[in-house]
Amino acid sequence: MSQLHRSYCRQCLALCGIVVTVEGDRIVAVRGDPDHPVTRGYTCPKGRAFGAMHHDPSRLDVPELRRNGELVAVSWDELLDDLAGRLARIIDEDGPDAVATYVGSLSWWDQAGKAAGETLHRRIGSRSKYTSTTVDCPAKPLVAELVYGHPFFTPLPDLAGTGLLLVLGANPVVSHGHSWSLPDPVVALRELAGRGEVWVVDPRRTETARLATRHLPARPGTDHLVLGYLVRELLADGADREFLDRHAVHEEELCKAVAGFSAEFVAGATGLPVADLNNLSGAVRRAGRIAVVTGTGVTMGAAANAAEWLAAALVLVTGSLDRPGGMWCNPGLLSRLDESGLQGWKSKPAPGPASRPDLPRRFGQYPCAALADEIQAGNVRAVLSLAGNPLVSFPDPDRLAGAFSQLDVLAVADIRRTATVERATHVLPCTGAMERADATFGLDIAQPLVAAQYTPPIVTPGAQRRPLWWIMGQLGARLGCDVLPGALQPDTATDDDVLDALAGADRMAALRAAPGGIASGPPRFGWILERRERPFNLAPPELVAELDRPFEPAELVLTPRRQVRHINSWFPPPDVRTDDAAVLLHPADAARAGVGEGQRVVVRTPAGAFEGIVRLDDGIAPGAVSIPHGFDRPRGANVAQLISATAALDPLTGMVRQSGLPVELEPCDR
Ligand SMILES: Nc1nc2c(c(=O)[nH]1)N[C@H]1C(S)=C(S)[C@@H](COP(=O)(O)OP(=O)(O)OC[C@H]3O[C@@H](n4cnc5c(=O)[nH]c(N)nc54)[C@H](O)[C@@H]3O)O[C@H]1N2
Ligand SMILES: Nc1nc2c(c(=O)[nH]1)N[C@H]1C(S)=C(S)[C@@H](COP(=O)(O)OP(=O)(O)OC[C@H]3O[C@@H](n4cnc5c(=O)[nH]c(N)nc54)[C@H](O)[C@@H]3O)O[C@H]1N2
Ligand code: SF4
Ligand SMILES: [Mo]
Repeated sequence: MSQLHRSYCRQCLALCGIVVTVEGDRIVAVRGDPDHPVTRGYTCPKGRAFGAMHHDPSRLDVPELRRNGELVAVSWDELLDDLAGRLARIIDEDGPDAVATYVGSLSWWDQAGKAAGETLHRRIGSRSKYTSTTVDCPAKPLVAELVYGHPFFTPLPDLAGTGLLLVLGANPVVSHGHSWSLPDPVVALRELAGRGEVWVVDPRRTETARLATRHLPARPGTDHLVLGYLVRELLADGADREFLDRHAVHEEELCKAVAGFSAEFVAGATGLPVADLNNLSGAVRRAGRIAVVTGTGVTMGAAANAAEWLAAALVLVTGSLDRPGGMWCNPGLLSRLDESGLQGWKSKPAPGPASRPDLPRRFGQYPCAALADEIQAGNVRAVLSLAGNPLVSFPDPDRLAGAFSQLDVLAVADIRRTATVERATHVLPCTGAMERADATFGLDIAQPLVAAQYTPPIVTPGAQRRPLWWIMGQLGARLGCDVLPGALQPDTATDDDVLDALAGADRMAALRAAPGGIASGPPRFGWILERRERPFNLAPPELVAELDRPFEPAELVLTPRRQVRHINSWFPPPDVRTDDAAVLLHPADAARAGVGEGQRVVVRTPAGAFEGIVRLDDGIAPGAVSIPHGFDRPRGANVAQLISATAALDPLTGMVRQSGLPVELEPCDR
């Protein structure tokens, strides 16, 4: 007998509504939920593979403890007692900073677990917190804080109203967005381009660029120049005076900062024709209000902070913030930033950890690039990794692996056996998305409507998997601290209790009672302009100073690329079709390097080498070498081997440069 359950996918920000077919304890099919008000039946191949991923043979089933070099199955009590005992001893001997927590990207889709992990870390009193933000996009919270006054301020495009969407360094057709969510991207972009204009700045003619009104293949690392040019043009003619007078300060400094960004100068630096730049500024003027979104192509580059700043400045100069036709801020139906969130944030940057004082502490965390040094210096003796895979996602993975082998404790909470799990001292098998009640709390602020969804568990948890909040709560109890919200106790609490305590019991009750556990309403405009604490700062001095950094174009540079059939290092099981780690090269670059279609190529930086198969792409700008991330042996080589944890780091955020890094190519003689 098969049963149908409505739920939502927990792999990316699109949060697609799904209908799951279950027979006994087997998930036999996952398809899009046609009645979902936001995603309207859409899914991508990853969502449809979610059943296979749930039944992945590499799923973790039982707690494991490393003994005499081998991971052996033990009971939860034995594992938790051992782990808590070792953590207590480390804290006793070396203080709380010796215990580090890494909050991985997928923890965002398990907010109950993430909150418990972060609370445990806080209660331990350690400063050694690391999150995937500093290998992804710290320029976004930095600029949000400096310009808007709050790091979690993430404007979203008014998809139904905007006449012009400008996309820089993002490929939402594949990624479904980056801090802004775009479900059913092909339909959404076609609608937008049919009604208005979509311009894409990307060195590659991506799946998104193909649907755009215009594609501008700017040289990697030059987005800030394109945006600076637009700001300069609009300030000269087309700025929303009334908006700027009412809501912004330091226009003069902005004007001065971009004064040199003439069309001729920017054309020379970006490789774009002057006429294209003129057409773009004309399109912005015609549209009046616009939406500007960026992605990892921008945030992983050397000019990330400057580009994010000038993108925000362009939105303000055109009077597009918090107004129909431009961009809006989603308070979240569950998160309710409008009631709680945006006031009173003060984050002063502090020096980095002892071994890397050059890597600033911001937003209550240290940059990921510091972790290997902290371990090797003996400052960090225990790492708790929550829903992340640092041995694949961090720069210089070989060095990090060496550092990890020096740890007293590497406790890894995951659902599958990963490169990081292989090195663990303590393996904490978690319930997966299909095995837990959940809600879109925390992610709802990126959705294209004011929406939320609740899902009950679709199947009962297999084997001895436990919720991450339970694991953190049990550890807390053994270390003498309360970790769960609302003083819940791990022995008696349920997923639903924890969600109620996080998002509010009344709100959750209303959501559970709604058809399919789904509620939605239109975008909300005006609440930010009404409630902002101070006028927006068009020219924070730290960001203006970024323009003084030398721009050093190289002949060949690494550019990142995401793929349709996996999320970062989280792949479906081997029997489900997936992507390969192809190196996309312009035919001219390939010819110069002496490699052809399907041949192996070695890509080199001073940090290391990467070997992969060449695919020729005449839609990629000459000089851009596009390599996907998330792979490790035996599936493919890891591009992070090219990335240094010490060179080319961003001085304001400690972000590692994963785009625009100079590389060399050579044929592979094997
Ligand atoms: N299918 C799938 N979806 C995902 C993920 C995944 O792994 N797979 N990962 C998720 C995660 S963690 C994130 S952070 C988001 C990221 O989402 P996106 O930021 O949209 O990521 P990408 O699809 O890699 O798009 C980055 C684009 O930037 C371009 N680019 C590179 N360098 C530059 C540059 O200097 N300037 C400009 N203008 N463009 C440049 C690249 O060619 C590429 O097309 O995706 C999320 N969604
Ligand atoms: N060179 C290079 N490096 C990069 C990038 C790049 O483009 N180039 N991208 C960067 C970006 S944007 C990001 S976000 C980071 C990602 O860095 P990480 O977060 O460290 O890596 P992921 O591969 O996303 O790891 C997510 C893990 O969560 C596990 N997981 C899935 N579901 C659950 C669950 O329900 N519970 C638990 N406990 N675990 C679960 C998966 O099995 C997987 O191991 O990588 C960064 N690193
Ligand atoms: S786009 Fe794909 S991975 Fe993202 S939520 Fe939808 S089905 Fe899941
Ligand atoms: Mo990311």
